[in-house]
Amino acid sequence: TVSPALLCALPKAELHIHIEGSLEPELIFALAQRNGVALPYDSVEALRAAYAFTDLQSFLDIYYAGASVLLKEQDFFDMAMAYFERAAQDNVVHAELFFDPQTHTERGVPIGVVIEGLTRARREAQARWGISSALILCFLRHLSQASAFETLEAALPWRDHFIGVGLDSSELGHPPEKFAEVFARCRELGLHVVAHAGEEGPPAYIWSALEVLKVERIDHGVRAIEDAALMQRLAAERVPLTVCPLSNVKLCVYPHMSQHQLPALLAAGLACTINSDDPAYFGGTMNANWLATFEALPQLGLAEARKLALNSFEASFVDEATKAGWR
Ligand code: ES4
Ligand code: ZN
Repeated sequence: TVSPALLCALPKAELHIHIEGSLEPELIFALAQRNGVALPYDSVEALRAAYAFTDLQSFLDIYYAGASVLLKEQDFFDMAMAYFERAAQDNVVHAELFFDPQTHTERGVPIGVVIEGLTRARREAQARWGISSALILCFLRHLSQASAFETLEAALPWRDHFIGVGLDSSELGHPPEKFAEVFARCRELGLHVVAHAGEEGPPAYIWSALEVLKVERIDHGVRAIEDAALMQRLAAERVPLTVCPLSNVKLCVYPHMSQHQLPALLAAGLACTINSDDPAYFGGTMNANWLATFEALPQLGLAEARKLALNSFEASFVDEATKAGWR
């Protein structure tokens, strides 16, 4: 086993964090009060008590309700600064943040308010804690491809503020190929492309994320373990998997952390990384994920810890010169 202190001290990159999922109940209540938004919960405790999820959808319903308090540029700034402060404590030196513009534009919040608040926090975090970061715009897959195209158009005035696009929200029934054309357009624009696949969805969704969307990383991807040919492809091409162990347990992908397939995925040569997904909802930050994973899975030792940290830098979208500096 590896000492908790060593795991915490390792420099790491976080590649799968939904910034709206970093919103802690205390901040939800503070922003609700500041903005005069009514919440269907009486207290921080009552809200936290609702965080008992049975699957992805049961989580998403509460996650979108929590995001309803975000209205002003300052709200997005405050949310992201709270994340960066915790990330710095966890020795996260680089973070690629997902954000969900449609969650906000559907409530009348202009996309520029979202992007500018997050961007100001990125700059401040770089100055205050030396954390480098980037934004990845996610399309909500339960909405239409037309809505994704509208979102892309609305975001293009801020094209230089984000490095890529992703695909999140309800996976089952919304396969990657639903977004074939908008992802093709994003690739033409020179954006990086990633997608959630194989969290709750079958290995076929990982295949279509690769073959139709031509993604550079798979978010989650843990159900690849069910398909030997897919495992070979992912290993041969070193397609990174951004694995989120506490998320998988909280959303009942596995009954217990000791059943998590991360050791098998790593042993098969896949470029896995550890990430927090939605730290405010799933029981912890980046280091909480590292600690819970290594505690429950004694197959993971020092070699795996080093590999996971190295993978996080190699799988990031920073330029080669920056990567060389990290090595
Ligand atoms: C998400 Cl865990 C997860 N899966 C899919 N979409 C998401 N959005 C925020 N967290
Ligand atoms: Zn996610």
